[in-house]
Amino acid sequence: MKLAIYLITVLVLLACKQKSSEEIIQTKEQGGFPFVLPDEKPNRQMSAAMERIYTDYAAPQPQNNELFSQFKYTELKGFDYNNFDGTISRRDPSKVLFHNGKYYIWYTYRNTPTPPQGAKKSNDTIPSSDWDLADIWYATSTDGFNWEEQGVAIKRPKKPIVGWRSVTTTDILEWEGKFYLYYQGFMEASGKRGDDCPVAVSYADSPEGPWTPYNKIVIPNGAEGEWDQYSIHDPYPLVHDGKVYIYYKSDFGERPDLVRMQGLAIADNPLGPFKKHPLNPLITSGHETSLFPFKEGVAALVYKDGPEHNTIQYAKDWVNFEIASITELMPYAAAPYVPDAFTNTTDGRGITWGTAHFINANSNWSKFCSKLVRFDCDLSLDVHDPEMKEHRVVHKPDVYYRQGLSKEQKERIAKENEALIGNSNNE
Ligand code: AAL
Repeated sequence: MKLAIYLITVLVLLACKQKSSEEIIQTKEQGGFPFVLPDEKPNRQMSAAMERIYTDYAAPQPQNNELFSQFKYTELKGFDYNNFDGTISRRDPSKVLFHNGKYYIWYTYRNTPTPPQGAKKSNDTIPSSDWDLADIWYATSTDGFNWEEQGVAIKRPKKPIVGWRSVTTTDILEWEGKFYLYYQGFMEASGKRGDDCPVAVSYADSPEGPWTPYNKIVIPNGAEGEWDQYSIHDPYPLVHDGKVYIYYKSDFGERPDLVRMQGLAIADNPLGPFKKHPLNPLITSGHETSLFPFKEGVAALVYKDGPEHNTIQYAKDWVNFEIASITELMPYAAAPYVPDAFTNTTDGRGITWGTAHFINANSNWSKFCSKLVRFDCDLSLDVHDPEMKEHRVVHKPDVYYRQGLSKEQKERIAKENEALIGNSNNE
């Protein structure tokens, strides 16, 4: 019996061995890979990497991949930052809404006597963070470059209503002719325990308000022990399948290695109830949420944080995201102009521009503030801009030198060097 088993094992191994040498003969017979890269997957044995460019991406080369783009940036006109002394900050803009010939954006607006001082030093007038003691303001434009600030849209409510400490990181939804602004509603200074808050909403008949606060939490924190138990951030509404789909981010895990991932909550109407998707989290990387309908699915800009940062991802079913391309210099807190965000489309056309923010806009941590910026790209089925499909950005040397070694790193390297030199002298 033992002999029989042994013989069968040998035969199987040989067969396997046999197969790979056949494979090798077959591979040899198929000749070298062609000089001109086929657009379609060639019928030949290929390495894992070659298989991937034909199976994972919309095209084997970035320039032909509709979900690949570079990003270009333009300073916005129309906003004053008090010489960037840290007392005025604008950040976390909403998607751009086009209405009656004008573009609208809403954003976190902080105007405080001092720059952020951290949770310990914060009080009723001193902010803990760049988005503490904030209201939501809005601005309009007719070209997307020159903006006119219109003032407050949503003011912090009275304590203890959700958002009394700060209302931030808002995004817009248009539904059945009415408008809804979802936002983070802080009920303590950010940083006390963490960046903890649920999501609240206000509604209006016009993008210019007046906005009526719902004064209830619409996307609650998760249950104790769950990934989103403390923070529901960056609510990002889209309309799909006749429902309101809100993608959101949460910070979880222990400092200093906070994990950021994104999930989904769905409702039949804007005021809820919202049901969180059982497969949450859906995106393992990125920071602020940024998505747009694309063909029958939804695409996501996944920039900093996590194993799949600097990728553009796609979910045909709006739930299961795959990497569609890898890119660089992605916009922080990208808030695109998505013409079909609320049209319940099954043929999303993609995006070409939006606004975003630069944090620490004056590169001075003690005068921390953020500013809004415009980004342009070509992630559209209706635009073909070869300049946006360049494979790489050629940065000037100073961009790299500004990513210089820290004092601690220089000391480590010096020690290693001394040790190396020391050892070679002793040999
Ligand atoms: C942003 C967003 C949320 C966080 C904070 C302000 O990047 O993720 O809004 O709470 O940072």
